[in-house]
Amino acid sequence: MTLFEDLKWRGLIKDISSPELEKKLNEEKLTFYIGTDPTADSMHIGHFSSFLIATRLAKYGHKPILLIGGATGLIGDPKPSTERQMITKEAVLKNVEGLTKQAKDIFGFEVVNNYDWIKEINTIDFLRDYGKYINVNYMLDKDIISRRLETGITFCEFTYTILQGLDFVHLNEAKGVTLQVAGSDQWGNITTGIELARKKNDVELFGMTMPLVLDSNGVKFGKTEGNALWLDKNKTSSYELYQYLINSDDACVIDYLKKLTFLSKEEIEGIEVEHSNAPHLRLAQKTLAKEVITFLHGSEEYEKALKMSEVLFSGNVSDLNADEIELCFKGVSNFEITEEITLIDMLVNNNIVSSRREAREFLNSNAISLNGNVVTDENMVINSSVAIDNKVIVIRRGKKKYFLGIVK
Ligand code: 383
Repeated sequence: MTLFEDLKWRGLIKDISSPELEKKLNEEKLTFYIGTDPTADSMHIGHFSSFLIATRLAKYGHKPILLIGGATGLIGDPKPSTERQMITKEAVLKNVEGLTKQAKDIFGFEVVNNYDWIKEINTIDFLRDYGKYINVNYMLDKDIISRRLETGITFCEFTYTILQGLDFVHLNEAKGVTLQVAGSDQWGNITTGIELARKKNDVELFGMTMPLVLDSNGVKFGKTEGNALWLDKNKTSSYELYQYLINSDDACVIDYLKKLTFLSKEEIEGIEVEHSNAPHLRLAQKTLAKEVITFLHGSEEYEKALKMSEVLFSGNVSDLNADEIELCFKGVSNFEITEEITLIDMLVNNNIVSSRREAREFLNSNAISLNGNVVTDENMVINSSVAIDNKVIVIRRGKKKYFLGIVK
């Protein structure tokens, strides 16, 4: 399969600026770039699904450059709905640092910061060297800008597309970049660069966008209730990522394997057949979690996440240390144990059961376990000696209900 056929098969091509790009990607070695703005100190899984294209093209011999928008982050790429909140210069600087390190660590490619060249351009040169080539009517026609006309858009955000356009021209002049890749929301900004290069330098640049990765409800991949899935493992643990990926819908998981892993067509088709014969084994989801976590955080982190999930499923929590347990049970209701207490009092006082009568019913039917061991004696003394690492007690009621006691 050629690179272009592979990208097509994975569903990674939304728009291309010229049909010639197919031949160029298959036959030439291009230098290309993809950018992100420092709106946070870490990328999230949505960025990851786009930035992976860099590794994909690099595997075929193309040269990636990753751009962090230290300048554009100070302006704000217009969203279709409303004006963005300005981020302070200090925050942008700090975010640039985080993202630069992360981009290098995860992808290992050259990283550039557009602040380095945009800060050198004064207002008069900006208007003469770039503004003069871009017609306002042309800008108003752009999808995102036109969608903002009713609600309003400031001149600050209106200008954004020219800045991204000048980046493309600059990277072409300075580093021989001829292709920009991005998610489909960036089409308008990519074409501004192509237009600028044509008018300013009489050079043809190329653009390619990828569709957004969506789940079966049309929700953006990686959007969980309010929380982004960060690529920084201190913000989103490998275990949390594992939980998200392992719960992927059967209807989308093959699409995710195509878009988020480097498994070949043959491998993915093999998994698809096995998965449809026995979906309950969740082979496709398990493979997805393994590939993504290993790529991002390495195999050790993956093994750890896997172990935590298995333990949680089986209830054998005694295999984990206190740190792993706290990670596993993030979000599970927890309470503090500040003094020695009997088992039945602990269960009742912390609402693990609703009454002493109910506590006895659970205990008599072997439905309460502490750190994976069934307990039946209501007078058992609970103190740090019962706790894992003298710190945490995992209480399981029935099959699925977990509580966490933290010994203080
Ligand atoms: C800035 C200057 C450039 C080239 C690109 C940029 C950033 C771009 C942008 N990108 C998004 C972001 O920063 O806003 N204007 O969050 C996202 N990207 C990638 C991808 C995506 C886009 O970082 O579709 C999702 O991740 O393109 O929304 O010279």
